[in-house]
Amino acid sequence: MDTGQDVVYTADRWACGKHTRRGGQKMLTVTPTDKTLGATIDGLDLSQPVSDADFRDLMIALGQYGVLRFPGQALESQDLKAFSERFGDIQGSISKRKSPSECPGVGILSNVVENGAYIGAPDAGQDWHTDMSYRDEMGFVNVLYGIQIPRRDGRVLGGTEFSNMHQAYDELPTELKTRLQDATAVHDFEKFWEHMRQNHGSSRPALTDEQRRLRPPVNHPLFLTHPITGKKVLYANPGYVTRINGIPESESDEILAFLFDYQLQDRFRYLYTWTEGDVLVWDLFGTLHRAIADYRPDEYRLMKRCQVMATKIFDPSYRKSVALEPAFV
Ligand SMILES: O=C(O)CCC(=O)C(=O)O
Ligand SMILES: [Fe+2]
Repeated sequence: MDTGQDVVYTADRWACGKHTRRGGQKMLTVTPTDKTLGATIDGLDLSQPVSDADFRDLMIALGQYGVLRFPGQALESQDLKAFSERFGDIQGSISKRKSPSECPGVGILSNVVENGAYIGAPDAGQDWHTDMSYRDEMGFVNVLYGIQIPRRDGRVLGGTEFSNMHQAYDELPTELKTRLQDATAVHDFEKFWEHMRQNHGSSRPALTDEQRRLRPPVNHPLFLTHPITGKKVLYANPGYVTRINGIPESESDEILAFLFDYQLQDRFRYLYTWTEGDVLVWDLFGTLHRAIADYRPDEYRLMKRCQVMATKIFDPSYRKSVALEPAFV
């Protein structure tokens, strides 16, 4: 039995480079990209339960690399859900659309049309944002499973792009870090929704009063301590943040305009190119992301998705079970 007791977490686990857990029965391999984010995890079949020891390794890799790719998976919706639930509870939807996967908590992102209707959300996340920053209970990770990926002339389309918010915080001007060290910001669900309708030709209907009531604006620290790394991240995203609290509106507008521009500089960015069978898990605290809509309506893309909330990651007993230091939460 793999008890995980042979896994020792020391500072060198944070060193860059390919590493394989020693001592366990399985050989889980973490291979970082040479970019600012991203690593490939080999040696895990996600249709099977992941051992505690392997899960702890994944958690550490997630904090360090932000975006984890698990290639060559063959999953039922239930498998995707079971794996996702290891990270926390799955967010329910406020849309009336019934999940065609018939598996509550597993959503479909797709431009495929059946019987005159999209089988899933056709334009989810097509500009920079952070899922669920607009909720009191923030998002922790997204888990996407790539089933159909569009290609044209041999080129893969429909990538997902990320930006590194650990690095963005680190490189912020010291003066700004100091001045805003205790600041909070307002995150409003409707901002992104309306942006998609008004600037991206989205066919999504305006939010109903009921939907607006279910998603009121919320406040979160502008600089958040990351629950895995214990380091600060810039927790602001152009999709949902409308205001920095406690300073005049004109100053808030000015700083936000600076931050939204600053945080998307090339050196923070990582473009992920999909292959069918990939599962991608990304850290919603340490990254921003967007879906690249560079494919036509007749070039099909199909993903299954679980959005996992930060319901467990701040909970001391859960943190202990995944071998995270409780000190900084
Ligand atoms: O479809 C994608 O590549 C990402 C969509 C998105 O924003 C999400 O799943 O959170
Ligand atoms: Fe998203």
